[in-house]
Amino acid sequence: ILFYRYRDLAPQLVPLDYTNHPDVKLPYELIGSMPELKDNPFRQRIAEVFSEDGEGNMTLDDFLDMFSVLSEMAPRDLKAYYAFKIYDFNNDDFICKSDLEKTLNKLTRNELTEDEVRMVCEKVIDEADLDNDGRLSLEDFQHMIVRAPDFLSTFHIRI
Ligand SMILES: [Ca+2]
Ligand SMILES: [Ca+2]
Repeated sequence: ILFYRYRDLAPQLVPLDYTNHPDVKLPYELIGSMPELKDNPFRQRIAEVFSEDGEGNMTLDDFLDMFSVLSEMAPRDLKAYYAFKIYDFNNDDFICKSDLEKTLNKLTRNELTEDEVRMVCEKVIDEADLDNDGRLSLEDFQHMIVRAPDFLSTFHIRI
């Protein structure tokens, strides 16, 4: 069924007999404008993280992976793992202060002032940074979302 969602985005690009054309990719412009994603402030990061090329252009496999993680049925740990990657804007496997600031700005759709963002950021890192290195590892992050499940709220979509 998801195959048809994928194909419907660009019937001219995706042949019905997909198995013989596994290299077909849909460009990010199409993925990011899907109804499931178009209002999500993280849509570009989501597409980047799930695409094999890292630029948001998706094969059918990438697309299926994305939907299975974003689905409401996905286990929380799996979602947390991908949420961490999505929030790690510079891909260095840690959420540092500037990653977290970007994340908060997007989560709150820029409704906080710079000072407020900075304060929340400091508080989050203060509380979640278990090994006191000033940034959040995946492990720190997993502890954090137990207390702050809002950090996963933008990663549920209905299929
Ligand atoms: Ca980072
Ligand atoms: Ca840490």
